Amino acid sequence: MDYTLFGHPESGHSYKVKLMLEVAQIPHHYQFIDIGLPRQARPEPFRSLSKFGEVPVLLHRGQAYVQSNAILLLLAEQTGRFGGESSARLARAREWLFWEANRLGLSLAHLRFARCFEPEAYPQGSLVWFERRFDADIERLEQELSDGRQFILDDQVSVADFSLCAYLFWADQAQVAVPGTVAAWLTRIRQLPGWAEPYTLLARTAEI
Ligand SMILES: N[C@@H](CCC(=O)N[C@@H](CS)C(=O)NCC(=O)O)C(=O)O
Repeated sequence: MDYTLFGHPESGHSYKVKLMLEVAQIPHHYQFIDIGLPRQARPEPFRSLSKFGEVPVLLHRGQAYVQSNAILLLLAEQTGRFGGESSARLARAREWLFWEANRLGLSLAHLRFARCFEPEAYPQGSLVWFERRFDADIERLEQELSDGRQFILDDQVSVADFSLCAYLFWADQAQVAVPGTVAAWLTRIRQLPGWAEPYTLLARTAEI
């Protein structure tokens, strides 16, 4: 198998990549990494491969790739699918991946992390800031999908969808509401062959 993904079941960033590998039917090996361990205690080869110490990492033919959205772009280019069909479509997908990293991947991921994992890490008032930002982000997505198209770019699923949907499947954990048009889009993603929820796709494997 040419691809090995290192990830964790609580990582929405890992889920984006795993979902693409599943939906695209790209044969791969998945390796659980315990991110509850201090970085220096995580196993090799993960430690050497992970440039920033984080999951996900995708290993392909001896080369390690990091940053979930960069990995999605790589897979789109390599497969020529899910946004990689043309440079024009890839350019449109790329815009959404950068938007996700700065907007939804920030606001929603932090609301979930604060509410489920480390509330004490967030200074008073910061969650209000993330909530306001999330409200603006979800409204922007709702508006984007309001013309009736099936997916973010058009009627075909792309890496933009894989990226934007990941943390939204945990909206309940983040204690945020998902409006109707976005909820309908998430339902369409759930219906894709290969879809499964994060805890299934990223379940613990034997340690390395
Ligand atoms: N911008 C990165 C974010 C990756 C990230 O935040 N990974 C988290 C899990 S979601 C992680 O590895 N946390 C453990 C650590 O930083 O040691 C991406 O898109 O891949």
